[in-house]
Amino acid sequence: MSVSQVRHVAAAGGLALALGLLTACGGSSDAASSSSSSSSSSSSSAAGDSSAGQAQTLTVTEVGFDIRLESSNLPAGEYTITVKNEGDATHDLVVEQNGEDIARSDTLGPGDSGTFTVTLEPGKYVFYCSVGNHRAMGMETDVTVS
Ligand SMILES: [Cu+2]
Repeated sequence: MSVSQVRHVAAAGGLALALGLLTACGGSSDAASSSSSSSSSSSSSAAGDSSAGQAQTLTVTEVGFDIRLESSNLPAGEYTITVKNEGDATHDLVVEQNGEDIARSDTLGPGDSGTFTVTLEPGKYVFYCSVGNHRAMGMETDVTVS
């Protein structure tokens, strides 16, 4: 009980302080953007990893029994990978690092696409399809992250 009261008072004090600062700066139209930017900067300050930044995007297209990437040499970082199945069979996409699956898409029917995220650190990877014997049929491709 008392803890919540203290927090409430502290929050109110902080708000009053923030409002006072905003007022001192002038422009009431700045208030909304100033307060939102200050809250987002405090929440993102925990991200100490300089490579964290924003997720990069990568599109992988599966056609026939091929896996096609824009590039097989990628800079390290967080990726949002979009998989497009433009073939006639069901496929998925698995990201393998050192023999371990670290991320995968949903299973995608013909014409479907799916998105997943993965953090790629420098190293060697294999992107492959885990459906049936597709990998043995050639649905794998080496990816180097540096
Ligand atoms: Cu497949």
